[in-house]
Amino acid sequence: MEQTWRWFGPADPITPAQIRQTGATGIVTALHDIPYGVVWSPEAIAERQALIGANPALGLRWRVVESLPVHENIKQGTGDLPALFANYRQSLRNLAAAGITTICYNFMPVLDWTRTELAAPLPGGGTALRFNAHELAAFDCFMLRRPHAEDDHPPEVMARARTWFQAASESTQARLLANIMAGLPGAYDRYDIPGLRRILDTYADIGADGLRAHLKRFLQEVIPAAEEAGMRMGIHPDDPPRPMFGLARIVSNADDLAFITGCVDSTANGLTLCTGSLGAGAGNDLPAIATRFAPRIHFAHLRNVAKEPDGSFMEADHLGGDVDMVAVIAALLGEQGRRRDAGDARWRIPFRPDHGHELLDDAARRTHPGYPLAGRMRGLAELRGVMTAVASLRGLPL
Ligand code: DNO
Repeated sequence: MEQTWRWFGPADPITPAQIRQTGATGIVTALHDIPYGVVWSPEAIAERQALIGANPALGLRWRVVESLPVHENIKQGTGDLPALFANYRQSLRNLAAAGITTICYNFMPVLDWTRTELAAPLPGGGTALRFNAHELAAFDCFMLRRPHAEDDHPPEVMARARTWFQAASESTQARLLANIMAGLPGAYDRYDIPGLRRILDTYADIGADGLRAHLKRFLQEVIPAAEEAGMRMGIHPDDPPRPMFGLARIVSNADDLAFITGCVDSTANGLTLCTGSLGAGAGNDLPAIATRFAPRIHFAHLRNVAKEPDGSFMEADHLGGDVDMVAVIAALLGEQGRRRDAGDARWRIPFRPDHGHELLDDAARRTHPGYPLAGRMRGLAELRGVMTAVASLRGLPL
């Protein structure tokens, strides 16, 4: 599998030379400054490629786009959709022409990944990302004050949410809002509470079926062009895989993935296997999902979570937690073998260590939450070890 690393571009405090030291050779990046819906020009793509390749001795290349974002109007099914679809197709053609042939995108309305705590302490120092069900409920019911929100949270979670909120100072509440907003990538737009209410309102009439119909239309508009350009698209699952603030989530389990891959029957219509996102869902069996959808997996985010009975979870060590990472890796390596034997020139599946704990001197570097240097390097090294061992023992291509 090809070892890749997410780099946020020139503003990222981690340099390409440091990335090379982690052992990664592929770069995962995006043109975060380009507003959603605007075409990524060949010049802008070439400029980023030049930065990545500035020192050829590093041997780095731009391998995966994460993300080519889907405009909110497409998720809502409103506005000038033909123009947005045409722009998306043009961006993917421009990327393919530059030799970048894998795109990771998501279809989560409004928010990207969501956590309530960005620096949960670990033994010996260091921190992890955490999701506390009661804090999410407190935010939803008492800060956002979404009508009928209490119906969406179990009574025992609500009881702890009330206790939390009664004790929460203004600054504690402000921190929770900031933590919940921290997952929004790209232009780094953040909502305040009135702003979040306004955007949630625009989704009031779009349930899961509506959102599914909009995703299907997007796939029908974009996948044929992707196939023609040799582009492999990998939808990223919802993180966490549960409805949030009344917003539907439609990329959360095996049934959802079956619906999506069935919308357009093309290899180009594929998945990003994110073991941490799917792994936070109580019923999700990751090795089974990896095996079932193997031919459509174009990119893997490998990380682990330790789940708690109320829906809370902690980001665990890459080989710790509830996901059987060895079995997932065995499934992916098996798929690589199948592709190679079938004559697929691009049989090697790119993966990246997704998130990492902040360890050692990471805190001083001020990287994005979840994207420290030492923590991700540790994860990558552990994953690489498992891959090397499994490939060797099973006679599979690495
Ligand atoms: C979180 C990431 C996500 C991912 C997008 C893909 O760390 O895995 O933000 O990049 O959802 O579109």
